[in-house]
Amino acid sequence: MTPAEIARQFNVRGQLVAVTALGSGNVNDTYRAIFRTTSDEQQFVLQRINRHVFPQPEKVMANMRAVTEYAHRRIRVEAEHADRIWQLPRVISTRGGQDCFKDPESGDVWRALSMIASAYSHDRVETVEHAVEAGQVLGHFQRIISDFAVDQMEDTLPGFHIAPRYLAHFDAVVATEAGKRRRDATAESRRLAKFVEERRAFIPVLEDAWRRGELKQRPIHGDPKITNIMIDEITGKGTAIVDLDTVKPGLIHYDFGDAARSACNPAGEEPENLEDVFFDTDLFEGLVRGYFREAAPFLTAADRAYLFDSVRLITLELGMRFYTDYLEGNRYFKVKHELQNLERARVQLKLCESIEAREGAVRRILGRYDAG
Ligand code: GN1
Ligand code: MG
Repeated sequence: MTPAEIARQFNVRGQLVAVTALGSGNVNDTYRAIFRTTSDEQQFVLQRINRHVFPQPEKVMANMRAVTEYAHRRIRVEAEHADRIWQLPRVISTRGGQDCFKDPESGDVWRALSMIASAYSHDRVETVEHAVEAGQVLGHFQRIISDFAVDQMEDTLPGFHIAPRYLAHFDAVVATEAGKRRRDATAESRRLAKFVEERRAFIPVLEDAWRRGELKQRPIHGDPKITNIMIDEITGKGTAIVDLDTVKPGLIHYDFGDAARSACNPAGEEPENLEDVFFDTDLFEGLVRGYFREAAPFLTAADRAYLFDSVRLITLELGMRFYTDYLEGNRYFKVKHELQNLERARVQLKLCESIEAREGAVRRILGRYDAG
């Protein structure tokens, strides 16, 4: 079925005007669907869920339905005292009342989500203010879902953000003939392999702290990159976080680290020049300031002690994930050309190097918030 035919399966009034491509996600395919009646228009986000990444899309949708309904209630309760109007996507049912639609021809699973009103996002951080908003939006989301029962969530992506598992996968791929061949194909590829090797001992840092009982699992967003932070085009304030596929139990550090690697790299994930990539500590100061406005009440001393490591680790992890996918022949992340995942890996690993070089400055910024 075509995206237009799929769009008509959802419970929206009016006639379909158009379905156009939307966003820049590396996993799902995303469209904007526009419907009109004689008096108004409704737009929504239409997505084909990547079945290779999410083999049980129905479970992804059950989580999303439960978490968004819970979070919408929390937002409504707090609305009177909030400094802004917070938004969050809502799951739009099919005409048959389901959370998603399965295309009988292809077996693909599609979903529809409400669009965040009058808001935009960027693939790259623009200003310190933008980083502050990204931090506050993440902290707000983590706070409002913090009491959602983690045992009621399905694990739709086992191993997600478990860095030692990505390392084990890297090892397995490098042990194959094709993986070895790609690793050794160029000096640059060999250099990336060495970069990961040299950080092997650091990779279990968060999982070890969790196993020792220092860190606790909580509901997290999982993918708070800058593209998923919606900014209100009228006030300039953050208004929503989108892309709720990966909301599940985890360490809040996965989110913090991911937000930092994304919001503090002004060059973005796919820059033209690798030289433009660095970890900007002014942006980081902004991100932390925004994050702590919301997160300060629920961060323990142990949580705070691992924030620097989370920034370094999640950046290294994403570099390793892109690099491994390149070695494996691009099975996970969507690519437009053969070397795209290798290039993405170079960016994240360069960023990781920059984070390591600025460790002192980053820890000093975090240190200002140690006292709570
Ligand atoms: C993927 O699909 P997208 O672009 O929202 C990935 C994230 C990465 C991100 C990097 C489920 O997210 O973990 O950080 O690419 N999502 C999944 O751009 O693997
Ligand atoms: Mg995502």
